[in-house]
Amino acid sequence: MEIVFTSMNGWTGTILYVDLGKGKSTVDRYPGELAYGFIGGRGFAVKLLWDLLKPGTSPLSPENLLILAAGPLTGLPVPSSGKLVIASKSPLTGGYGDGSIGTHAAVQMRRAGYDAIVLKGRAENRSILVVDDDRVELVDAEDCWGLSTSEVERRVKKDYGGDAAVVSIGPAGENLVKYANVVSQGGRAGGRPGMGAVMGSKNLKALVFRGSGEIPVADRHALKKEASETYRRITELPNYGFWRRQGTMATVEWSQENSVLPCMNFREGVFEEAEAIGGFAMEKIKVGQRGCPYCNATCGNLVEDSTGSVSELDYENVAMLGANIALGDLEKVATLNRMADELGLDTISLGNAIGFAFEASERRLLDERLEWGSFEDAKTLVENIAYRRGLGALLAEGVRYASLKLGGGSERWAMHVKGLEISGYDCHSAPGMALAYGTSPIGAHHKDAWIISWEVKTDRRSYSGEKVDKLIELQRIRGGLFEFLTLCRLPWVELGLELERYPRLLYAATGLRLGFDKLFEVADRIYCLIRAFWVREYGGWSIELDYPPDRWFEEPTRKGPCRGSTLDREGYGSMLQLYYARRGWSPQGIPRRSTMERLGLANEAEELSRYVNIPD
Ligand code: PTT
Ligand code: SF4
Repeated sequence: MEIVFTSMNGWTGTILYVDLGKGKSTVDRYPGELAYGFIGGRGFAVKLLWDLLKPGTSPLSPENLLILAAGPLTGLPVPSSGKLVIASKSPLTGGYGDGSIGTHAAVQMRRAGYDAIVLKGRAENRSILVVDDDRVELVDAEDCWGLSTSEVERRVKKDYGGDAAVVSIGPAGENLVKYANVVSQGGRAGGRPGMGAVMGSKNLKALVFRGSGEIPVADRHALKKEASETYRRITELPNYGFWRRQGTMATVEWSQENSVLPCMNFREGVFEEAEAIGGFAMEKIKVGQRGCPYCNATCGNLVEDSTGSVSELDYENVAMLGANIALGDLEKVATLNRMADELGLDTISLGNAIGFAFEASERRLLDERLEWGSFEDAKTLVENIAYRRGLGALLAEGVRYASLKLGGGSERWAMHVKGLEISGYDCHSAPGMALAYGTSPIGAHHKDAWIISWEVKTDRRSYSGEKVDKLIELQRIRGGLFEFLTLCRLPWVELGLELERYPRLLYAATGLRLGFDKLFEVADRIYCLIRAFWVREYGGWSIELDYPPDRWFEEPTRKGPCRGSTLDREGYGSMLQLYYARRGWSPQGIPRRSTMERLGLANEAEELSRYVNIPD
């Protein structure tokens, strides 16, 4: 039975479809099954991609789809509800890609009446898409091409008013750098696996949103009460004050203490100059604070960089553009970070690409002479990558591609999984985190399961079933719940906000009472469909795709308390097999038909079986 929304609470029930090539848009009411089965955000994104994207579509062709999706709480006055999922078939990995960005665009899109926007085609001219309630217009933006992300945001606000919300790409997205991302509000960035390049391939410089409507809510009084209690509770949590001071930057010291701070292209898990780039060093150059809409746990650290400009620092930026390239000067790291924001480059993949180039030069695989820790070399590479000049053109393709081109054994230390570069945790002595990278649904990113904080407190060297269970639990919460509700997870992760509050907020907004069993079933459905998407695109699966790079198995660390560590291949393999079994996937990593049917994906199983043999 198909349930079509007539009046609905929490959800607007509406998706905006824009064909950029034809300059036409349509608005559709979507069936209730989509809302109940996938809730929003990442759930909507993968279901829409599965249904609407022709398998085998080239990611940078007009036929690829770019999806912006919110959840039923997005844009409502509840804690940390200003997030937006941006998803597409990734040009970096060839599989499912997404990111979550904190932006007023999330709020305005929902107020304009849309839960999601699906973009297809390629605009004839370089353009900006303006969504102003039900007015949808493609505006010529030839004069904006080449501008940095903050310049274009300023320009748009001048033209459309200060309340217009903007997400944009920088020159890196225009030049189709495979890890170009999408930026908003000067330092919020999302869509690591090349969502900015997909936008660039569509000739789209920016999306501008303005909405004046009210988001429908089941019980406004209950929502207000629940939200204000939650806001208050956040401020009462013991770590609140320190979190506001340092945000994610405190993780630098934590990673160093636990030997997981990536150093010199993930050779080591400690960096001698960690203190100089840590949270307390950051406080000395901090000039302000910035955050996402509706958040009272504001965590964006504004610092003055080595040029005197303002840059917004988070842990990953500093781990990857500092320790991983052996640069121990925080003001200079902040400059590289600001350049990445302005150019629209993902800092994590960028730090990997620079680290990879430094190592390749050291091993004489390149003509260029580059020095570990050299700010000048790093700065030049950042520019050259964004504009695809010289060595930058190779690095713009990501380290998987660069290593295949360079050869010389470099694929053993090209630090990625499925083509997406690894984020800021060295895993020589953290097998659970290695598995988190191996099984992340977008390639190596910590978002879905930051198991490492639990792992280092327990038996960090074990390859136990308990770790696999913990990993799946985290994926259900972080990669599931928070990505389909499309709320920031940090109040729960970092401050310890009670998870039980989220189903209560969902109930007040939608009238839908879902326990964790049901919510985790939605998460499992989404994970299964994402895996099916990868399998369909790759025309099969090889378990090697779920392995981290050889470096962690083969090259022991030489420094710090964990020196001499490597991962054990056999131990990793047995955890991976257990992971597949727990998820109801075959030993080859393909979802079983029975699993897909149990999760309500019988039609999708049928479709998948046209491309691969799926086991019962
Ligand atoms: C995320 C990834 C991260 S994860 C960081 S720092 W982190 C890097 N930030 C970048 C940046 O900045 N500039 C830039 N040019 N590239 C960057 N790439 C890197 O992108 C981010 C926060 C953070 S800070 C984290 S952990 C949490 N992530 C969340 C998430 O994924 N989902 C969710 N529901 N809530 C989250 N809350 C937190 O949001 P990607 P943001 Mg980002 C300068 O999107 O693609 O997943 O990459 O969104 O608004 O900047 O907030 O230590
Ligand atoms: Fe944004 Fe930080 Fe608040 Fe999360 S905690 S919503 S990342 S400001």
